Amino acid sequence: MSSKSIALSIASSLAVGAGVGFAVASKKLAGKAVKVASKPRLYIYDHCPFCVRTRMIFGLKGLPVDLVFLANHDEETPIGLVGAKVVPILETPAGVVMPESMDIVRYVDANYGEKVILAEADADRTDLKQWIKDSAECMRYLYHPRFHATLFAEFAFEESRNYYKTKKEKTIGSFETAIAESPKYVAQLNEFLVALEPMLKKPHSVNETLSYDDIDLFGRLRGLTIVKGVEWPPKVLEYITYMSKVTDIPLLDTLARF
Ligand SMILES: N[C@@H](CCC(=O)N[C@@H](CS)C(=O)NCC(=O)O)C(=O)O
Repeated sequence: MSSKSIALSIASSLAVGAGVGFAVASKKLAGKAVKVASKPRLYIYDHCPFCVRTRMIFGLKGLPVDLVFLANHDEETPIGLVGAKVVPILETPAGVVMPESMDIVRYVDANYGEKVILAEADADRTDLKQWIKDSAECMRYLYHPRFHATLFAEFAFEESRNYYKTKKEKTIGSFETAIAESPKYVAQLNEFLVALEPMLKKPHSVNETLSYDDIDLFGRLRGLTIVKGVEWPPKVLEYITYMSKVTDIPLLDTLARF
């Protein structure tokens, strides 16, 4: 792992990045390093909706996992693992290393735990697919400046924050402008959420049963909880609150500042 990476282990035993480094030098810790390697590892950013997808399957199945929060500007680590500057990445003790969030979810659901828990995405949910397509742009304008302004582990370094800003401003323009235009985007989002509410077929799943559509949807909605002034329709709020609890992925409302 690159020295530029922040590696914060959620595991109880030993911080992953620093821990692995120490273990190499310390006979005392060598045993613990082996213990860390016995768990699958997810390389992620906390803010990243695709990474949320991969965290969900571990949470839903109650599986242990080491979360490794990479510094946003760290290109060396992901490129070294999968040949591209991308997260999420799964690395297993057996040596499986893979990118692509939905591939990771599928692999973990098929290979870990007692049984497969996710139904396939419902190809007939054209309403949901259209909603995801239509709401994506508004979400980007809300997400990016707020993620950047929040001290997630991946943004601990100034270099990480600058890297993110430069990259994302190429897609949405100035963060300052996006923030200044917040009322417009929040109003749009509120309308999207009103439209989403009747699409939730069950209180705790968007289709009749838990499926890949929930993996996609909660990944998107969790990031929006960092936006202040959003009017969450009751059923959507129930859905994200439940998902947050059963996946063990905190919502971001306590970090919402604007
Ligand atoms: N199709 C990929 C997309 C992953 C993706 O776009 N990840 C973003 C983080 S949210 C990324 O790594 N971007 C490169 C960067 O931040 O420089 C997946 O589903 O895993």
